[in-house]
Amino acid sequence: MRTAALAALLFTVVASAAIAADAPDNYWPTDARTFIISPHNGAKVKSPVTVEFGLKGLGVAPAGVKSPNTGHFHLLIDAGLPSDLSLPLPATDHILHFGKGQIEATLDAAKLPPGKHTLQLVMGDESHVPHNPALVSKKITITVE
Ligand SMILES: [Cu+2]
Repeated sequence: MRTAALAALLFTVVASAAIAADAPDNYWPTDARTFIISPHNGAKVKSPVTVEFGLKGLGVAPAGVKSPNTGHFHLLIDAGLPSDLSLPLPATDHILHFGKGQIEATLDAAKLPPGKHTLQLVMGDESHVPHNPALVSKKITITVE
């Protein structure tokens, strides 16, 4: 009986944690938008490629700086969004952080080799958390010649 009660309690705690991770937290202003200014979708470009980041309805602040209605850019290269948006984005070859508040990036052939690639911006808070729903740009496809 006691075990059953404990199991039920544990189940409730686990279930609430799962709900909390999935529930939208509406962190970003509803009118905020991010977009890739250049290159444009379908562009054929030469290496190195400069990607310009666009943002409306939100400010840019470096990582570690907590300030309302700000975030910093992340660039997903040939990658989708992580499944748990309540966790900080990892830093990988496919998820680049611009934690100094940069608003563009120049990517050499090591980061963007010749071929087709997808690019997408994702905003993160001061701790690199995208939040749910994430503030993302349209995903574009470019070809590096
Ligand atoms: Cu970050």
